[in-house]
Amino acid sequence: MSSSPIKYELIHKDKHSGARRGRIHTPRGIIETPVFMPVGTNATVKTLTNKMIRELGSEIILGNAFHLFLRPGLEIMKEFGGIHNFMNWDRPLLTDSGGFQVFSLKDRKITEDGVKFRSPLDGSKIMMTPEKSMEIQQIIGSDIAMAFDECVDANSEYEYFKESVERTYRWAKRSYDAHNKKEQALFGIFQGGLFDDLREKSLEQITSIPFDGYAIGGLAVGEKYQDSEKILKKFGNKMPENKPRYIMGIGSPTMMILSVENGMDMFDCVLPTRMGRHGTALTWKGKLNIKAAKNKFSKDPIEKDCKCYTCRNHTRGYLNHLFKRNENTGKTLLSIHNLHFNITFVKKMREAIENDAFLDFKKEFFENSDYPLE
Ligand code: PRF
Ligand code: ZN
Repeated sequence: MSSSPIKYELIHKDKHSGARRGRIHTPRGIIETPVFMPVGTNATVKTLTNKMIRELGSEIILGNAFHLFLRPGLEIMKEFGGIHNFMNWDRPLLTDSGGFQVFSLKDRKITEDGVKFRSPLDGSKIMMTPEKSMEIQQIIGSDIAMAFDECVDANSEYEYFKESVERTYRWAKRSYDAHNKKEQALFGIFQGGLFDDLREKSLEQITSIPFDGYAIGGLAVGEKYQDSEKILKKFGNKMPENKPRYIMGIGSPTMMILSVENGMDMFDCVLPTRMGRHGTALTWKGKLNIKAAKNKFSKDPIEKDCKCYTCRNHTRGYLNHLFKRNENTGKTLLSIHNLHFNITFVKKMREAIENDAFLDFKKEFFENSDYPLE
């Protein structure tokens, strides 16, 4: 057994729900969990500087092996000695394996070996395999790498999901065998769509490999809230208790609550930053469209008690103007507010768990806001 570069410390389990409060120790710092990870696909959290991200209190950000492999490419990653040096980020960073990004391409072919696709840059043929994904993530030098998996199109038939779960298991073993960077943690991903028996099988297969943490893949891909709820309720707390649990690609308030209630520790999503760039602010009451005419003359901040830089310094009226003029500063300011919202949201969940009051937090949140179940 190789020793893990990270360690999960379970601090407290909520007495009335499946929520848990923990801490991930990594060589680049401690991550308090549950944690929200901002997405920095191209070695930047869009429109923000590292100083802003640090001041928001982010303990870990996410990058994408697939995008960084295409651009700037491995030569440049090698030349700079990895992504931390390249972007001057000294805290933990997790990379996704490409197991999601390549599958969203139109022109791709899945074989036992991996996924063949055409480069979106020059049309040349590229083969992504578990071994290649590990090589890329090791050169990027992320603190946590992800196994190469297949995130199946939600509309596929049972038979396809069944085949795919087996392939994802073989790819997980190949990922594990190809990975040899001791200072980088590696997480496995289980799949199985909305099928209980396949989820059960996949969880058993993936957790039979001694990864440093485990993730639920294949959720939040367009299914109904009630369907993801069923899977999370059934399998969230069946994931190993002594390692971090990560649900990939979620970050709406509703989904963060559902995930944490069922034992998840980590999640990532473009939602706060993408919404911010498009003029939607997340508030404790619900979503707010800053471009709406009613904000034009408003001297209020986005949210009265918000402690973020944007709310301490700027009015809705000013932000409305920036968005009307399509000024980049507006996108930065709303991204700051929305990330502050998500980071404060998980902080409040952590406090609630420590007080065995997670369900009270949930109740209060839904009583005071109008977020849909999505
Ligand atoms: N697999 C990987 N990355 C992902 C997903 C997945 O299933 C998802 C699904 N929500 C988001 N990101 N590797
Ligand atoms: Zn704010």
